[in-house]
This record gives sequence, C-alpha cells and structure tokens, in this order.
Amino acid sequence: MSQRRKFIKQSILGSAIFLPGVTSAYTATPAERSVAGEKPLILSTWNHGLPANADAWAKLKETGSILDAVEAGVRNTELDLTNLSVGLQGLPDREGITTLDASIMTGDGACGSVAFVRQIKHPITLARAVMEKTPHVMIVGEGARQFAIAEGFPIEEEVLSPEAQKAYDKWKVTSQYKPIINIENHDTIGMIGLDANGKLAGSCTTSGLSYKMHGRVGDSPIIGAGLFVDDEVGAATATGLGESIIRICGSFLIVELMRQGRTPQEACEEAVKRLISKNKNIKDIQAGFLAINKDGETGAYAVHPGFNFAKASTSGNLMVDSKSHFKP
Ligand code: SD4
Repeated sequence: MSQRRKFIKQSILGSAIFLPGVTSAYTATPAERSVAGEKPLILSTWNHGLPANADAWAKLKETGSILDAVEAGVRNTELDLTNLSVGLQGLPDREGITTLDASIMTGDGACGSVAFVRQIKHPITLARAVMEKTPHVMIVGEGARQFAIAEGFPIEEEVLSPEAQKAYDKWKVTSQYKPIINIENHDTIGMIGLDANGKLAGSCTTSGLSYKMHGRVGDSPIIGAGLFVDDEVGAATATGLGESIIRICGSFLIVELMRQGRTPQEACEEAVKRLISKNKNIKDIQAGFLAINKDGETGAYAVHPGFNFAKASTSGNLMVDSKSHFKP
C-alpha cells in the first residue's frame, strides 16, 4: 500500500514506466500482432496489476485461453499478502469478518459471480465455477460457500491476517465509516484481456470496502457494474466506491458507449462524467475505469488523480497513470 502511495507521488500524470522484474518473457509472433491497436493485450487496475498481468500473460501463452489468463492473473492478487483489499487477507467488515466478491465474464455473454462469500481463497475460481457448472450467474453468502464445498474448494480458517487485525483494532477505537479516496479502500483488481484473435474476457475480485456493513456487496461481482465484456465491442472494468459505480452501471455503460462509436478513452471519460452527475459528495468518492475495444485500443479515466493501471502487450508490462476529471 505505502508502496503504491510512494509510486503515485513519484509518477507523472500520463507517463508510462517499466518496472524491472515483472515484465513477461512472452514475445508474440508477427502473426499475433494486430495492425490497429494491440493484440494480445491485458489491462488491470493498480500496481498489483503488474504481477497479475505477468501471470495472465504466461497463462495465455500456456493455454491460449484469454479466460484462463484473466482468472490466473487475479489469482495472483488474491494471494498477495500486501494487498488489503483483495482476498482473505483483505480488511474485514464492521463485524471483523472478511467477505469477498468476484466476477468473471467472456465476450460471448457467459458470466459468473460470487458475493459476500467467506473462507474461500480464490473467489474468482469459484465465480468461474458458477459460470461453467451451474445454470446461474450469481451465488452469494452461505450458498456460495456450500457450492464451494460441493466443488471441492478448500475452506480456510476464518482468521484475520496480523495486519488486518491491527487495522481493525485501530478502526474499532472510533468505528467511523468513512471511505477515503486512494488508500486501502481502493485496491481491487479488475482485469480485462483481448487475445490475438479478438476474443475478450475479464475478471474482478475484491474484499470490498473495509469496515462495510456486514452483507454489503459492491460493484465488483455485479455484471455490468464492476465488469462487462462483449466480443462485438470491447470490455470494461471498474475500481473505486462500488455504490457510485453500481448507480451508473459503469462497465456496461462504457461498453455501450463504445458500441455507439466512442473510443475507449471517450467512453471512460463519459462514464466518469455520468458518475459525477449522479453522486453527491464527489470530493470524497474515487472511482476509476479501464476499457479495451475489440481492436486493442484502450482507455482509462478516474474521478480523482491517483488511479493507475498495468498494461501488458507484446511491448512489455508497464504501469500507466490514468488521467482524471479533477486535476492534481
Ligand atoms: C467495492 N469497488 O467493493 C470495490 C472496492 C474497490 O479498490 O474498488 N477497491 O466497492
């Protein structure tokens, strides 16, 4: 976390930097390179997107499946002990319980999600199981946990990580619920990917807002809010205050704007504009969007400065600072 804050300070808006040690060794063949835009291409939110992209890229190379890639990528973040907004090490709700939300989608309309689920290390894989093994799209809470047990997922002990416990103990002193922009409330991973043949997929996984009400579900597992993918058009994902994103169906809105001819960048900017118009107290709300169209063009935009994302393509795996509506 502090690493990201440092990064934000150091980086210059709109700049792109390579971080050593996290670029993928994958080099595309000439046939895999597209003329307009870039293919294959993987985008994911925040600094932890770099190692996630590297895993996604390696999986794409291994199996050729963009769905496998976006699942493998965010599984990396689900295990990242330094990330307090994703996975079982995430900060808990007001009752001291960590509950997880995740969704996955492919460009042919297949999708699955889980929400308010406990004791599962890889909610993204559970979301994929909902998509592939049930007639449903979304399973929540105890039902999702029971489904996980039936599918043979290991059930983890319900203990907070030492860091999460420390943060929760500190929070309990005042018990104030106040999402603060750009710090640990906003580290969800959303990943969208395009393969060399123009197939798209996306994934999104989070422990949601820290100290949320027990049972609260954010945008990340809501198809159309935290994630939307359509092979005919493109894909979008979101991070930030879930309530503000659900209110405007953010990811669906971006894909539909691209369908109407907007570029991914224009679509993200329009979604931020819409979000600002539909949410009060915007100075306290951060939200950021990423988009790819089927030609491999990309877009990113946020309400406030500080949002960044990782972009993996045949040219490497690099961090890019998003532009924002409010200026630094
Ligand atoms: C949520 N959108 O649950 C998530 C939080 C988030 O980075 O994006 N954190 O509202």
